[in-house]
Amino acid sequence: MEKIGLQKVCEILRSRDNFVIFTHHKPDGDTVGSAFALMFALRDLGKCATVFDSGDIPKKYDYFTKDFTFEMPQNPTFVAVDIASADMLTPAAQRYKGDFHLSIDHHAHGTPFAKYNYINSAAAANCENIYEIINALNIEITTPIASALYTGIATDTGCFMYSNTTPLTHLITAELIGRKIDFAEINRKMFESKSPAHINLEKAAWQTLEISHNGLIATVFVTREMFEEAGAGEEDFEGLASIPRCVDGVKIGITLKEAEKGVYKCSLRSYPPIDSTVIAAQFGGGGHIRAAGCTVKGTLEQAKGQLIFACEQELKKQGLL
Ligand SMILES: [Mn+2]
Repeated sequence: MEKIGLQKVCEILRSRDNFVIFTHHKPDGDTVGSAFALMFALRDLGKCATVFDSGDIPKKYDYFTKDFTFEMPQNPTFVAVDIASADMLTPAAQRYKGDFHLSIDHHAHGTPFAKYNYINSAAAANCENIYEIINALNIEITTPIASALYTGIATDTGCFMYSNTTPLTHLITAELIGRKIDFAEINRKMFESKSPAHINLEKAAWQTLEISHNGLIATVFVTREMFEEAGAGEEDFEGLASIPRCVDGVKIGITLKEAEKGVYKCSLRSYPPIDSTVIAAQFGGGGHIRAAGCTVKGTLEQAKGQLIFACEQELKKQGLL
């Protein structure tokens, strides 16, 4: 496990062949965008490169992933993109976890598992790292490469809304937009288009909204029954954790999702000065300062009660109650 710089990454990519690039489990726009952009670039360099197919790449990325079939090459060089630790590999990829030659990532807290690890946590999206690598290799940013990179950067920054967005993020994006990508259509697909099942579930979740503690805490929940009635799957839950924090004045948003009877997965969203991880840690969870998660057991009322009590204590500690 060696940490390396950009030059060494280029050296590895130039000197090897037969690359197999891996995405993380529950793949998002950044891991899929990173993998396909790197694959296109390596092919343009005359290399044999492919993306490992765990059968889980969402259809919504098909504007750059379509016409893709996977075949394991001879003597492959395994590359991980946007994967902070081996437990983030897909179940299908777990058997290769000791065989990674190179990892390219932007997570600040991970457990490096490849022989060579390029980790630049200043990058808002790992696609920014891939962009720098493609540039350093003197490969032209073609339209497919630009579409894939744009997707990763836009999704990891919440369409440039999150605080991880930097001046460099915008400079890179300006360059990508200049490559004739249909960014308006990509944004529509990523941020505005929702399935009817998702909308049904979202509607049901809004119905449960409760605001308490002088408007500082907002809570919503989603039960298995609500999933069923909406005709929704797990993927339709995406984005629902943002519902409670949409309410003006709210400092802590709580979203409870019934995982199974008596077990609730909780998403916490917070605004300064509240640190979500402090609350999540009391239930054995963790995450980021503005977004954390934990699991709480009991009935819905018990789980909600425990969480709200913990949030109330935190608001008091900060002098807000
Ligand atoms: Mn990422």
